[in-house]
Amino acid sequence: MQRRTFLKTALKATAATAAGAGALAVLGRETVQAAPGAAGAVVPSVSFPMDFLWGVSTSSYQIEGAVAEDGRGPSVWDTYSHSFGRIANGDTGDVACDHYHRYAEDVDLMAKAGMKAYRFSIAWPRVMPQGTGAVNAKGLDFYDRLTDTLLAKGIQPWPCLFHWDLPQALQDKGGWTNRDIAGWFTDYALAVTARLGDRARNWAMLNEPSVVAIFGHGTGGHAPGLTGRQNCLKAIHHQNLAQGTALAALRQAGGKNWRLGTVLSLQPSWPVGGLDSNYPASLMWDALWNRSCLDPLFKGRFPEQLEAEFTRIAKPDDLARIKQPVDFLGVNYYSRMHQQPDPQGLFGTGYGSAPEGTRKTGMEWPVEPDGLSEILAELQEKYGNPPVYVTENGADYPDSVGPNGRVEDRDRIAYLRDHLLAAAKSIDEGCNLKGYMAWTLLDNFEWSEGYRRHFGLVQVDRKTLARTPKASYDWYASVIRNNAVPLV
Ligand code: GCO
Repeated sequence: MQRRTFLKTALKATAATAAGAGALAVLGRETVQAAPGAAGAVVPSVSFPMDFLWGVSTSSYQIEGAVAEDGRGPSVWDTYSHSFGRIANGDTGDVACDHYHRYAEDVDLMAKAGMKAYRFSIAWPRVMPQGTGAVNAKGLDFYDRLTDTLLAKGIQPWPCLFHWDLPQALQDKGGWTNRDIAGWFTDYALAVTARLGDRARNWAMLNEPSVVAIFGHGTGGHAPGLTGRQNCLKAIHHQNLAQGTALAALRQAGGKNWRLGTVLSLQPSWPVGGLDSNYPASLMWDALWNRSCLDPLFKGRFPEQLEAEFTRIAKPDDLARIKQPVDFLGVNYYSRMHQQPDPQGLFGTGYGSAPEGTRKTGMEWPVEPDGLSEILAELQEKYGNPPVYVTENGADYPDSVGPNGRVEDRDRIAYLRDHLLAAAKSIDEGCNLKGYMAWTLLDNFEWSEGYRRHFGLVQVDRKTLARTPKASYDWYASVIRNNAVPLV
């Protein structure tokens, strides 16, 4: 099973909703103003707070390549992508975007677009090829060079310590199903921050722990390909525990200026068709996907639906270790999830269709900008309104090439625009949203979908690896320049 892939046959919706429907909702904003458009013409726009942080996100395995270079050890994604039939077209991350060698060119692309922040991930197996013990200096050297290159261009580095590429050596000891990983992860986090923490201030612990657990340990559609409810819940709990343990250790090690946080995938879970009969399935999915990470971190408790099972896995003081203050929360948002009962689903719940008429991306994910506002409102109302950065938001579309040979991705621009307008509305409503990092800079290795999906603002030629900015790149650069999103 592939991640969040919605069965085409289950989808009745075909009609596109009016592009910019989200825009209408914010037309009443006082901050609507005119900003210069590309050709100097004045277009109505929605402006953002002066200190709003604009950036972009990537992840190590998806872009770096150089998997056997400078002492990097194998990760679970190397093993998984090299197993027959796991990835579309048999693709692997062996070369990916060759960012390991071309990082300076990529940082240049960010700088030319005026980006102020770059969230990237550190590959644990580059830094500790065996997962624990000896540090591979050459691996850390790469992130050192990257950090310096970013700072020289005025871009804040936002490293994330784990974006799915677990050292295979740790998987061989049970990986996230082994509670010892809390200590392994903390040692690794201390080693990385000791080297880069004099220059990098903002540190994210994990990326999307519930996704790692559900797809990597529940359904098996992602590395390491484990299955079953018990593996899934253990993987969530041990990621939460590792995150809490590392947060506490880093606070103590304490670079004074550090801001410590984590990144969650948060997608509102709705009952298909709004039906009462689908409601419990949507609540279960919400508990698993969203609240199994949110509630322990912010409230020191497990979500009710899964409390009994988590309590059997946990030790008595685990929740106290997991509930740690965070200086920011990264939110990755793509769409709502529409759930209905599914007796074969791991947790009795399965994907259904979005309401008829909902636009879809190339991957058939519904385009639902309002869902972002829902998540931000939920964080405001129920989780103490922490400082939030959207750390991922973007869309796959089959990029069509225009007459001048460049990708004219109007659909991606519309997606980004509508989500940014939803974000602006949430800021008006008091949400503590501080920044936005688009997913993603480059067309890259999209996990089980390989290279056939394109989320990038920049196209990467798979043969030459040449980078070509798309129309969305120029559009995003003008948004950053004007600190405002045009309504059209
Ligand atoms: C995730 C990851 C990214 C994906 C992106 C598009 O959310 O799954 O953080 O690595 O590539 O979300 O699927």
